[in-house]
Amino acid sequence: MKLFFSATSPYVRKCMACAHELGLVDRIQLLPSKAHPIDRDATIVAANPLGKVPTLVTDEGQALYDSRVICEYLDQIGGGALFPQNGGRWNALALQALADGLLDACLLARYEDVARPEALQWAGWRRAQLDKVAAALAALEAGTPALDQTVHIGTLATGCALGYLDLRFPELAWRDRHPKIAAWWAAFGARPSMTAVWTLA
Ligand SMILES: N[C@@H](CCC(=O)N[C@@H](CS)C(=O)NCC(=O)O)C(=O)O
Repeated sequence: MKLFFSATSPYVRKCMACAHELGLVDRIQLLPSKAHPIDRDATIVAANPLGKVPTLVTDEGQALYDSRVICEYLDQIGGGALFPQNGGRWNALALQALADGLLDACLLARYEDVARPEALQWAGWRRAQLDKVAAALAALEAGTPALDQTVHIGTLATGCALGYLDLRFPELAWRDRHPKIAAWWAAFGARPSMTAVWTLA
């Protein structure tokens, strides 16, 4: 399999964390890419019209995106249980949706800063996206959806989202107002799939 890769993309990280938990990392060849919402990377677009990472090309040559589809595919070929079928399924999927939504808001705020020309930037847009981040963190702190140490797509996605906050939004100091999530992450974040760093060969 081949994965269009970016070392800082939290969605790529989610896929690699799943691959790590499933013992599939060695089967994935990482491809260099430069995903950007304006300067679209033609090499990714050739496989995925949206031009985004992660994009996975299977051994059969099928392009899969987005991260949710890729993670479910990896879980299936790895014979895993990262997408619970019975108890806990909807909590796990809701957690993934919340974590991904938090990340979507982060990316929209960040693109406003780094992709939009300065004269066109809108502080209200950035503020509204960071409001979503704050609301998502408040929901996690309140336990809706529930966060525990079970390894599934929801907890892995949440870990990747918190890692991205530390990487790109350290000024939010999210731990200060969210002691329960901070305690959860102190334990869950020590998993090898969460600490691993992937780079291009
Ligand atoms: N919903 C997608 C989001 C992927 C995404 O937005 N990736 C960013 C990089 S972190 C990207 O490729 N941006 C380029 C663009 O927006 O065109 C997923 O879960 O894979």
